[in-house]
Amino acid sequence: MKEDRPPLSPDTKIQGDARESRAARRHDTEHRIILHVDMDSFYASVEIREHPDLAGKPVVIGADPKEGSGRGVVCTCSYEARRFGVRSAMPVSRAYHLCPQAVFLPPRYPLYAKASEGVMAILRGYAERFEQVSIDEAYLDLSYLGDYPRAEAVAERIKEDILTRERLTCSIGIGPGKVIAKIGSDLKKPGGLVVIPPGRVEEIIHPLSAGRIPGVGRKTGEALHQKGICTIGDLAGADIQVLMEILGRWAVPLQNLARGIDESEVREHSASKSVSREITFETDVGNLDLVMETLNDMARQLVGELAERNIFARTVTVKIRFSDFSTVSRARSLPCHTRDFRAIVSAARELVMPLLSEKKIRLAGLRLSSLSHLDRDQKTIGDFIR
Ligand code: TTP
Ligand code: MG
Repeated sequence: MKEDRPPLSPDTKIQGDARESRAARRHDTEHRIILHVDMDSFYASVEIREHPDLAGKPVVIGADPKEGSGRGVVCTCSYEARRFGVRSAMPVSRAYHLCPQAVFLPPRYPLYAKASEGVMAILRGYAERFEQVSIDEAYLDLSYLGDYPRAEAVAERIKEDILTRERLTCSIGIGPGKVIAKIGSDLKKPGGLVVIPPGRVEEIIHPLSAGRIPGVGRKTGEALHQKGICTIGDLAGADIQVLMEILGRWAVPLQNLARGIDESEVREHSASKSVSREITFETDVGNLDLVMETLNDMARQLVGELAERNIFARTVTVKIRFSDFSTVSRARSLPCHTRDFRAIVSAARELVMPLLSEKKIRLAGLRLSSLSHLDRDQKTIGDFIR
């Protein structure tokens, strides 16, 4: 998680806006019902679903540990492996030392992307407004239900639906805002359901550690701790000048959040679900370099389009039509949302290579989907508050 922040500037405009609109917005906030779903140990759970004999075992998804000498990191692991201290993003060699008896598996992104699509399709059916934020996470605006007991019943149905249709478990948080709901979904993982109704926000979140707020990473947590700000309640009552010294422009939104003011909207990404390019060659092509060069060009254009729209993509799909009109496409979800040209091109290359045969190629296409305004690395508090 990035902890770089812009230089400190006491931004009076942010403060002024916040004060003016607070009363009006609080009214809305009290009527909002936002649900956050996060799948439990997602990649590992999908693998266990595919290999039921792995159930109950420590399972680690990531790079090959090579008996402790492997490079690369852990993508995720089952909760059984977490008991040994294994965590996402940890070097896989360390994971091996912590838990050599674990089953180590390489990630299979297309499988996870397909499971994610299934889950998201279920979720979309329950919401008036829906926002997918990563391969295994989404917000639903359930305000239309009118009250929290109904929302809780819907959450139970969602959990059942995902379990019966996708054979996967998730954790859900419900609250009057996105960040509060997200804090809730993380509180009782795996399989949790935590409801934080407006009247109980402070009572429930104030005793929690400040690090429970998405975007408050280790470094920020330590800096706050040094000033005696340990819990979300401490954050709510802290001197704003002290917070500004530590948090810069995030001080006001973060303190508002700690006070239960969480107005960020569930944003539909309905404008378009993907960006793509296709080319039918003038004459069918037998030259691999030319196909790759074409995909490179398309990737460059698509990355430009993402940058222009200030969005990121996570799924790369290549499509190849051969001279006999047979058509194949292959997709891969990248580990995080990106618009990095090299990451996209290298995924495209890896997808296209196994498709090539003696047959000449008539058409090549590249599509980037799972679009998001969020870049996983930039998931700071600002991204939630904006
Ligand atoms: P998370 O939801 O952060 O983690 P998780 O679903 O595995 O576990 P939890 O029960 O705590 O939610 O991320 C979703 C998937 O994204 C995860 O299964 C694998 C992938 N991922 C990585 O590849 N690298 C990472 O560093 C993280 C955090 C996740
Ligand atoms: Mg998850």
